[in-house]
Amino acid sequence: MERCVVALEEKIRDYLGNLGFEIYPFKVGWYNEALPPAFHLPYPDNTLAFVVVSIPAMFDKAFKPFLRNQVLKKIRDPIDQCISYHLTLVKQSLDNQQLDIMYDYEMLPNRKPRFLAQTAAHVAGAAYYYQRKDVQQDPWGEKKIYGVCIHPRYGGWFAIRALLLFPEVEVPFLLRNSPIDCVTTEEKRITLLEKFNFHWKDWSYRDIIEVKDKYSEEQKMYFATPPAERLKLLNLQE
Ligand code: GSH
Repeated sequence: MERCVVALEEKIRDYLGNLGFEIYPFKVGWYNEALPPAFHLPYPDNTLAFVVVSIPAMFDKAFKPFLRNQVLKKIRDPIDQCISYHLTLVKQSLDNQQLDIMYDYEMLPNRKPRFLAQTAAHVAGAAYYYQRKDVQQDPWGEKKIYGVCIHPRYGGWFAIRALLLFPEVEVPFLLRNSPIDCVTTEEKRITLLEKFNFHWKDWSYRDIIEVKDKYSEEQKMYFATPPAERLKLLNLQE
């Protein structure tokens, strides 16, 4: 069984790795134990799952080629459609393996997200989820402070896109990798949460650590532009 899981992981990584995605395995139990029951994923604790994140290279390696091959008038959510296109191909390549895909943009009927992406990234060891509780001398009083994930190689220049869940694959033996704590000092953590909560529009929180790669100017411009005007920007629509 352990060898099958390694092979499965390799197969998914072989496909998605060339497209600017990373995957991190985890057990559903690790996620569920971090959250109140209302947020639990409805699978047994030992169920195999992966977090899928996009890194800066996704824009050139997956997104632009995807756009070139589409009938643009029919595209409403180019980024989301590109990701679901590739994850659907992953699913098809796994023949009879049962695979449930949950996307970050999916909502439950009660308007809650289908899963908490940052918690999933943290428990899978993909990116450290810095929260108010990670700061000892909390300067924020009554203010609501949102937490943010930081990737050890890409800082804030990445996005959590989906979960892959394998209901038929149990992995009691899976070893847990802790996320890398790359914002180590109290001062830096305070700066990070301040930037993310009060200056998120300038994106400076993404550079809280030195990064190996970040969004190109073109990619930054794309995401900073309102969705309705984005395709025009890439010269893909009159
Ligand atoms: N639904 C639209 C689409 O599919 O094109 C918008 C997608 C979108 O812009 N998503 C944001 C994103 O990918 C939120 S996750 N941002 C990249 C980032 O913030 O790093």
